[in-house]
Amino acid sequence: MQNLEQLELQFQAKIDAEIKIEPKDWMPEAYRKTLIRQISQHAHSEIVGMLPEGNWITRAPSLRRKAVLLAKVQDEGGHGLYLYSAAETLGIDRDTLINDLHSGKAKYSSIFNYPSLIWADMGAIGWLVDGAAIMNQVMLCRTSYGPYARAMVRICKEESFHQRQGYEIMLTLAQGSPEQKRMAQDALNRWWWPSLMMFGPPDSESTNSESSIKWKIKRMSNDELRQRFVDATVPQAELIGLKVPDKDLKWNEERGHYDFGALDWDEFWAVVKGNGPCNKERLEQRVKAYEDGAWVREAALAHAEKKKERAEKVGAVA
Ligand code: FAQ
Repeated sequence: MQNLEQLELQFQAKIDAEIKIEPKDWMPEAYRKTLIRQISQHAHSEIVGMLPEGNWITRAPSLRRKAVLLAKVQDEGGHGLYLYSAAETLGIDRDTLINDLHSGKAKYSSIFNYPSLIWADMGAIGWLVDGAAIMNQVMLCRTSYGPYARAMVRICKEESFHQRQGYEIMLTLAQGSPEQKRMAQDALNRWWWPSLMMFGPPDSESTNSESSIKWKIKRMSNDELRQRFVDATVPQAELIGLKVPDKDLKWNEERGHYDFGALDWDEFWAVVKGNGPCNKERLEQRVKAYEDGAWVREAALAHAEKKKERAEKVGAVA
């Protein structure tokens, strides 16, 4: 029998050779744990992330906007389901994951604890929040764990549509009346900094990065991705005549990147620890939705049981 050290060396050699790790392959316990942690946090983010936009479906300004928003929110629900399924391949069951979310033990993205106050927020969420999500998730399409990487390919295709629909809302508002332009600017002002926080703490405080990069779960650091997002997004804001709310923002010719102001990390950690503007409300809504859906789960189980019994009876007669 191979000892643990040999198994670990073989595992790392596979990762280094870009061979995907599949559910039945041997993997170090710490790799399994960090994947369960990241994939489940990601799944929870998708599901909780339905709430700020779901809040606007009934108030969308036209039938077209309503249909598009409804489809987008449904997509996010679908992403959550693929991701819970990917996490389950690692030997954890969905009830445990959901219980951890509902009890406040599990984390989900800080961004979804901010309120969506006006219609323009739907534009800002699509443009900035989905934009930041894609920047991070394109790298995850090449993550080392097969089921996660494959789920991400489809998710990214949908997220890029989401980003464009958000930008189109912002473009329309920015070209509209002075009041509409003010709404677009107000939404950008409120969502800019929380969107930059989505990439996680600075590299110096990112406790999981070292091992996740070694295992090719992550392929770029939090700060590298944040910089890429700023570089891609600032010209988009300028193109539609909006101003990024950062007095320190400046193109740095030498670096070939934008320099930008300091993030409020105290605010970030307060939100992560449960003290953001909407943490309590979001969890209450999730728990209620889960409880309200109990009869659907029970009915589906009863139906599956009946089908199984029927198949057994037919089998016994034949
Ligand atoms: N919020 O050591 P690191 C979306 C935690 S999907 C809350 O750097 P890591 C789609 C982190 O968990 C958005 N907590 O962690 C959509 C860790 O705590 P732990 C979600 C955060 O994992 C759009 C601690 O801080 N995307 O938006 C956050 O190496 C519109 C130390 O951090 C994903 O989940 C945060 N922002 O890097 C849906 C992508 N950042 O677990 C609806 C997958 C960090 O040790 C509408 N995840 N923490 O207790 C990842 O790529 C990584 O997990 C990072 C964090 C980059 C988020």
